[in-house]
Amino acid sequence: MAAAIAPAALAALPTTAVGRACVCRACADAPPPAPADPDGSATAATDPGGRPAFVLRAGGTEAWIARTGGQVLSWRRAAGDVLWTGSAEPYAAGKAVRGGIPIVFPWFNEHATDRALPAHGFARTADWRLAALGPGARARLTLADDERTRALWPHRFELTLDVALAEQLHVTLTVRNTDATAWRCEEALHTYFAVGDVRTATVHGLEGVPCREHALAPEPAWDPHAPLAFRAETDRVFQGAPDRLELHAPALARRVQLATVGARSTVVWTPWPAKAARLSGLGPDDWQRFCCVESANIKEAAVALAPGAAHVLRLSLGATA
Ligand code: TA6
Repeated sequence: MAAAIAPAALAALPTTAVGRACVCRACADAPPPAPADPDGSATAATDPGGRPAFVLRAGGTEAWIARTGGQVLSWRRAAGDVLWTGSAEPYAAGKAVRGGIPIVFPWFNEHATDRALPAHGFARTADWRLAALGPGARARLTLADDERTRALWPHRFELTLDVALAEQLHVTLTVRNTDATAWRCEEALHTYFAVGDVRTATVHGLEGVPCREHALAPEPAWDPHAPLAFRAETDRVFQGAPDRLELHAPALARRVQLATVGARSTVVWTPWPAKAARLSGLGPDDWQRFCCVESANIKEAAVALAPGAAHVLRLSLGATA
């Protein structure tokens, strides 16, 4: 019988112990730490918006992480950035950068009952704390509740973001309930991929997976057993998606492999011109240059955590160019 650890004892554990010295069931069940290039580097920097950031370098590639939002901003390889960033004032104060990998927590999209609350929750605009930089090409950032977050969401929590760079880019979000009562949250790694021309991009692996379309002006009908193609505004939530997907971006002669752990939902989104015109951070033709494939746990797949419990969501990206 696994011995339970009292929530207070668990909450008192140093963050650096989680996943290393911690023996709670959640940590015992968590995947091993993602591989980072031991010969790589992790250094402090300033992002293009003049904000504190961190750069991981390994094997001729680099990944940038902004402290604000714990947001991976880019993953640059010889053939270019696998991720995408909007061209209109991407670093506006108080807003999440439209691009990279925004972290959605503790709710997805608009708040269920209070539209005045920030869409996609508060984690993506919060000031995260650097917990570790290195060894090798890895970084760890954390975000815990405070008066501001508790005013928006009355629960105690701790988020840990681990980014590791080797041949692939590994992004791991650990959500821990540090409260004395159970709660439920939604979460997503809301990844913006550069595709060159979304009209020729396709997503493979979602064929036949149950989904709901939330776009205001979607394609009237599509073949659910064919790879997902973009022919109109698309905002599809797939539940029970496989843990391996592939994004084809022929305009960039690139294929991106997505491998996830702990993601029961996948959201695929392109705004198309009409919705793009209503969104911040997008220039006139930006809508053609990206699509989002989001690794998530939302709606009926929201994460329920008992006091002291944790959930791990990991996204590992590979690319052929
Ligand atoms: O993930 C899809 C989605 O929920 C879309 O409906 C769209 O709102 C997108 O997220 C971007 O949301 P944001 O709040 O970043 O503009």
